[in-house]
Amino acid sequence: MSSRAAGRSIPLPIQSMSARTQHRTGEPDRDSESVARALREVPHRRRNALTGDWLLVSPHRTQRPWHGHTEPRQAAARPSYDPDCYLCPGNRRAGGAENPTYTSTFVFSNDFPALTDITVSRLNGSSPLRAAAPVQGACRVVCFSPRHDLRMSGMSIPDIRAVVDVWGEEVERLGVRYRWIQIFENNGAMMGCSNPHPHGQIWATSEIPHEPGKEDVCQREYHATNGRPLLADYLTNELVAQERVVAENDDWVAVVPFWAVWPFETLLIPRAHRVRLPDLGETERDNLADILRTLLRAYDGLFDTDFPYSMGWHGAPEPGGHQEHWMLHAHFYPPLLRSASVKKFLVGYEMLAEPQRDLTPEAAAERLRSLVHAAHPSHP
Ligand code: H2U
Ligand code: ZN
Repeated sequence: MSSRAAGRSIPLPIQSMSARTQHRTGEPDRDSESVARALREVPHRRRNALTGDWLLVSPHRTQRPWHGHTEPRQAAARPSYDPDCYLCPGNRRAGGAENPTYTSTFVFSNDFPALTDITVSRLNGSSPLRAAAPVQGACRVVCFSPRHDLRMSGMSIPDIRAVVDVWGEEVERLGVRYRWIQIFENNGAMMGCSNPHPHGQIWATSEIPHEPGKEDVCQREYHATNGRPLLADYLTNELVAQERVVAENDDWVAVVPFWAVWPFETLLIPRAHRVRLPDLGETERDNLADILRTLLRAYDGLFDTDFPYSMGWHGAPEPGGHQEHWMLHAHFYPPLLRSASVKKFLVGYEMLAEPQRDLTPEAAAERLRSLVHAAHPSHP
């Protein structure tokens, strides 16, 4: 079927519409309005500028009936200390080590690390069809708080700031030895997190993994062409448009990215050009703690639940290397779609072709933003 035969009255391909917007100076408003309308109403594809990946957006499908699986609501009440928790202060871990009676944060080397410093001299055979590569690395576990019953969204701003400082220290320390340091938090049983005690992980590797590798290429190419960091320009555009902005303060902005795959995915970007966590100043760290709390509380408020998510930081690889193209940022990937128990699965077409979403990133941002505004009426 030709695209002409398939087309109905509204849709123009998104790319050709934006080209028209750039070239016709006479009616910019009407053109950008029709682009916005098509993005709201017509199936289209969007490109992730950070990775080059594409996704399918099907905004007209948000009203379809749903009869799938419902996750049971998780019981919220937990003790502040659990004698059986391997992360609580003073307890023994599975590997036999005993945790100190820590009162703020506590970092230790993972007793079951996914990476080691074992080196192999030969791994890659002669066949490109059986490629393998060596990797060395280290894994750390970061307890955010001695309190077993807290989540980051329930911690005080100074206590979250302590976590920010630990993240920065670990990047500094591990960066001496490894090219990539992946800080992440897997939160909630729905995300496969094994223990509710507030904690995150850090995996450092001798090689740059696949996702940040794509981001490095895209940011490098953009910088080579435009002379500015990709995310700096992206942020400027988002602040003008406002429709995907969820929360902002003097140093940070949280947006649902234009290319979001997960229903309520967000991207947290510093206003200033910062490349790695250790580069953040005092006020930027305080404001980071503040916006983390605001964002996580908006998530919890969305479906009145302990909102599960995976989050993590992408700072420039290879500390000390050429990195002006890179901009520090954090990704939040929450799985929930339409209630505390209905999550999105990346299956079917998404496994075989490309990710797809029904709810538009703009609609998701509006819902999160309204929760931020309700909690902070003075918020910009
Ligand atoms: P989750 O973030 O997926 O819950 O994992 C917690 C990590 O803690 C996991 O990587 C480690 C596991 O290997 N761990 C220890 O290092 N020591 C223990 O005693 C139990 C769990
Ligand atoms: Zn605990």
